[in-house]
Amino acid sequence: MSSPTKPAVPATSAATAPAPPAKTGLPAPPAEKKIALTSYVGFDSITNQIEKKLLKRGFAFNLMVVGRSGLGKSTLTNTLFASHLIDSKGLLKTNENGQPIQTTEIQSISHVNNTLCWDPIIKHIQAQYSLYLKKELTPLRDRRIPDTRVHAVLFFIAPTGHALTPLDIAVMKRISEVANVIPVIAKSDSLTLEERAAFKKRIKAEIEFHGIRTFPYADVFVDEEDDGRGAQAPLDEETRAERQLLHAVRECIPFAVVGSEKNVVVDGKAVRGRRTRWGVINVENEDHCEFIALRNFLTRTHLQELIDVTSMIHYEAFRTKQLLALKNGGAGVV
Ligand SMILES: Nc1nc2c(ncn2[C@@H]2O[C@H](COP(=O)(O)OP(=O)(O)OP(=O)(O)O)[C@@H](O)[C@H]2O)c(=O)[nH]1
Ligand SMILES: [Mg+2]
Repeated sequence: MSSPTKPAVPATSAATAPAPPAKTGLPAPPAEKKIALTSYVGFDSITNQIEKKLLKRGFAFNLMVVGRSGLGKSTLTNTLFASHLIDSKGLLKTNENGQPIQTTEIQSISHVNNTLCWDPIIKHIQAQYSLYLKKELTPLRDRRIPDTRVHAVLFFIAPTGHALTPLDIAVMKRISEVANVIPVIAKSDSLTLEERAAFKKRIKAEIEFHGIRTFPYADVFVDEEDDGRGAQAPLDEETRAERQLLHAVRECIPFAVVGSEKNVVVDGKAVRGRRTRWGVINVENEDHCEFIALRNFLTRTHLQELIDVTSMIHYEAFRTKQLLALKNGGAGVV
């Protein structure tokens, strides 16, 4: 890769402080309490009935990991699903409930220094949309179309402590136009707590400055907020909790993660960790890294939303484009 140059980021774009409350004339809402990422309102909070139905029917969740070689993609995927991927190339696995989980790994931006290095990634994502669309358009289509669409892309950022590279920015931007991108700081055990906080702040500012849309999207509540007269409708308990969770997650992104495929014994208990000469990094300890926050986010709080957003936004955009092209006599479904 070319040596990274630091993109200019204006000091103001680093501001992550919450905006002052709008003057609406309505009584001030109760102060927002801090919400931990370990609490959740997403997939787990939908009614038992829907949950049971979903679990009975099964669902596909496809995760793609992208990043330079050696950043710990295979290790983290294996830590997340407590499994081992064959040859780092992906394997159809089932989770503890017997639901299929597919992980796809494409090592296409390793050692690449050209402007189209994200091409294989975009092509893979679009090929899955195309496959789904073709099945959908079949006259005698299956009642349940196998879903190979990529629901989340974990983008691995090297723990340099400096800034995103121009390649990171370009790749994230392109992928975020077709799928849900979630940036993570890889191998975050190599950063001190201060370095980690400063690096996160810098990455957040750069993401904002370059207009990269990372998941979860900040504007999901915009339509609901306005009652047409510019006033804000009072929020119900559930919406308030969802909003607090969204805020907590967006604060945490990019998740600073550590992966390990090995168990180490801490206080007589076997945990996923990395033993070093000066001690043990417990991957599942929230004081050591944000692996647990990422796992909760992916598999509990935002699982359903990742699937829905892929289907309703990214796939829908692809579908519309393809069908319009078909209607206008273009190449159609590719
Ligand atoms: N310090 C540290 N090392 C890690 C971490 N995760 C993985 N490693 C180590 O980094 C090396 C590379 O990890 P991999 O998971 O193979 O990296 P990869 O991104 O899959 O690499 P490619 O498949 O070549 O693209 C291994 O020796 C891992 O043990 C981490 O969080 N911290
Ligand atoms: Mg690998």
